[in-house]
Amino acid sequence: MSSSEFDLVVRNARVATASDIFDADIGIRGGRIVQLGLGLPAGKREIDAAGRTVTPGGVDAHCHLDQPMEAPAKMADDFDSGTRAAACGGTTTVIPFAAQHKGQSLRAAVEDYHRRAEGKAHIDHAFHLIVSDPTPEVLTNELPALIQEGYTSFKIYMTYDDMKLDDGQILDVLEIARKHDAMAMIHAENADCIEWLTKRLEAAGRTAPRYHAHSRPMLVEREATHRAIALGELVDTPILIVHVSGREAVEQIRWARAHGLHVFAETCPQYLFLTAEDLGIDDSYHGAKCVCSPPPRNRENQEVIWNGLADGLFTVFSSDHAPFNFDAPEGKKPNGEEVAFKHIPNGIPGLETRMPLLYTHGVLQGRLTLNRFVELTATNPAKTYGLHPRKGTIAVGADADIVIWDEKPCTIRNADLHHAVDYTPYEGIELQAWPALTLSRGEVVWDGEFHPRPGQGEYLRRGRPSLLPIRSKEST
Ligand code: DUC
Ligand code: ZN
Ligand code: ZN
Repeated sequence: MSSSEFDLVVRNARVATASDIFDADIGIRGGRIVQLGLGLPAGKREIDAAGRTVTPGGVDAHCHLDQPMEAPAKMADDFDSGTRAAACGGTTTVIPFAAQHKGQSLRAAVEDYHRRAEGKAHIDHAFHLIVSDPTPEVLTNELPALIQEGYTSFKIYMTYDDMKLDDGQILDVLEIARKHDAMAMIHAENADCIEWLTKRLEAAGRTAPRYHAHSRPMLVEREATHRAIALGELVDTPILIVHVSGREAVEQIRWARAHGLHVFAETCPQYLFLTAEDLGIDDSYHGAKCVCSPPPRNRENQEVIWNGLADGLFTVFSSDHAPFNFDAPEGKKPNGEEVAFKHIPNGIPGLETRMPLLYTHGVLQGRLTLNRFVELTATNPAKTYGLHPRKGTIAVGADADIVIWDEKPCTIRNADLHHAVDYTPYEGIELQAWPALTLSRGEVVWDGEFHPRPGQGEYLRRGRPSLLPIRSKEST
């Protein structure tokens, strides 16, 4: 190959994939990796990565951007600010949710979501579905057709009045996942228990943000996780439990795996870096900044989550970025008021900090191997949701989505972040690494400065989730 055939060579990289660590130059043409080797000829552009670790760009497979909300709530990040923040933190693919609201056609929700993304995204993106109204039309026609068209995963909720499905509906939807090879993501919390506890807390005047955690103790997650596993077993289809928060849910998943069930699991930074105390040790409203569901637990549970990340229990590590401003009438203070915890929009921002937090506190502090870091943040999310091998790895033929890491101390400050949210729950946490440079399909989107390319991020039509077991024709 003559030198001019590379648009870009990333030279002297210490490349880490989910399985290997090796020294190489990375030859890039047309946005793809076309050669890996030592001493590649010069490219039209060159970036020297000497002494630096180079990983695949992150795939954040659980984030919420510009998701339609019931008024007055409105998400702070759209596809512009959300993908900007992602790129600056080393994430090159996001998979947010096209959410069906009850009474709406699933197809209409998807079309609306494409309009929201149009012309805005700086990096590549795909959409999961949220199925909140599994009508006969949705089950028979819309969902199967959308899966065929590349929307090969969907989320279902066991809680939230506007989203939740009952067990019969969950079985119906899981049956479609089985029949059409889709990945079913389940938000596992017991809605009735939460409602019952919330009423008791309200009657006792316990409405400050910190009581959000009291209304959703671990047992409500444990019970729903167990039930979700049983429903998946009944239909004989794999499921993925999202945002697992601690020991009791982890135990259910370990039990299921030991019984040969295909149960995948996701966890998120809030279960490693926050505790219920961050929702407040008194009735201060600042705790609203950390109101998310399931809520953060305690230090012992953080350790359980770290262990699950290290030993393979968790399949993916996602942000569950759900961006609401703290000091805003469309955010954590609905209509400008400090409200009872049950009216606080659930969710916290985390797209930009996901990769640096796990790299520092996982890899550099010796809890995770570099290979496992890559697997959790990029390779497995790409495999789980049908984007691999185009995304999630550094290999010939893959998109040139690449992060070069700078291992130097820095501190998380919201003022330095690129989302549109007025706070970060991780303010003041010390890091020892941040991306020096992020490439999205061979283009520099971050090198200490953000390089906007609105609308250049491509929508990705996805394939069959490659973590799903192959079924023989007879067993379908
Ligand atoms: N919980 C969710 O289920 N989704 C968004 C944010 C949150 O806290
Ligand atoms: Zn959820
Ligand atoms: Zn979520």
